Amino acid sequence: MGLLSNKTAFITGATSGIGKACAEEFAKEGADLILSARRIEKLNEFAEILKKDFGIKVFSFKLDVRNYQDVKNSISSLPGEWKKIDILINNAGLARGLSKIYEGDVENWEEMIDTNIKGLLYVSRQILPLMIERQQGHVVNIGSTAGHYVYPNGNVYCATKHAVNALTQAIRIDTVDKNIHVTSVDPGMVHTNFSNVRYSGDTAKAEEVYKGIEPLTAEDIANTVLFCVTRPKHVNINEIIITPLQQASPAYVNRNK
Ligand code: NDP
Ligand code: 8X3
Repeated sequence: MGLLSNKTAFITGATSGIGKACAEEFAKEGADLILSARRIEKLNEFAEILKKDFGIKVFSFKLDVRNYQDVKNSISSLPGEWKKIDILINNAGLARGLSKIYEGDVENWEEMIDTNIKGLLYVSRQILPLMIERQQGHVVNIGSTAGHYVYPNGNVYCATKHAVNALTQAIRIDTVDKNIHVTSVDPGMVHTNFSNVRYSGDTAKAEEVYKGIEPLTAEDIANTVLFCVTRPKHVNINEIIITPLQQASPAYVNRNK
């Protein structure tokens, strides 16, 4: 018996990084998984591996969390047994660019706001009623240290993660009488595809971000999420801020010379 046997977890953004690592960690613990992301081929290949390696059930489908109609249709048309969602990991998210706010790219702003804030809201809006109906469930939002501190040129990304912080509190308050656990896991630097996306595929620039430090891994975050969702029923972990040892805050990093 794994720690999550008989549980079903829904993970957004499961093709890469933290979402993918959470899927693996949860699969090891026996959870059945509903996985979503935009790159469906990659997602389906990953789903097959998880089924084969861990003997779990996986339901995978293409989803862009920015599209409310698609979010609504795909969740409402989940087969009955897949609607019993015990854990939701709102992970899909991204940063695009770093620039002064007066020089910012409005398309980048919209992509971050639409994904990180509106996407999380759209998915939560559809899944929370299913949890409330069953009077059980755990929502884990992947926030960021950027939701606690603003750093130079991070303006809109930081604002979206501050919004995630506010929405986590809001969900906790609004569901306090519904037996729902609500947690925010807020990492600092994690070595994933995140910086590649932020720098639009400029891998050299992306690697510079982690130069001279030992960053967190996606597995570190998945372990933390697993810890949060396996506490005794009466315990709610509100938020965990987790950084590499060499990072005190987004702006204070001790890099080896
Ligand atoms: P990755 O780029 O490795 O993974 C991002 C995932 O999000 C991918 O699976 C991608 O899938 C998915 N995604 C992006 N946009 C959408 C969308 N519109 N609809 C559905 N899925 C989408 O980055 P991370 O794993 O690092 O990022 C995951 C979360 O962690 C994000 O919310 C990020 O803000 C947060 N975070 C990351 C930190 C870091 O340093 N890496 C630190 C703190 C927080 P696909 O492209 O297939 O749709
Ligand atoms: C990702 C970490 O420092 O790039 O949320 O904002 S950081």
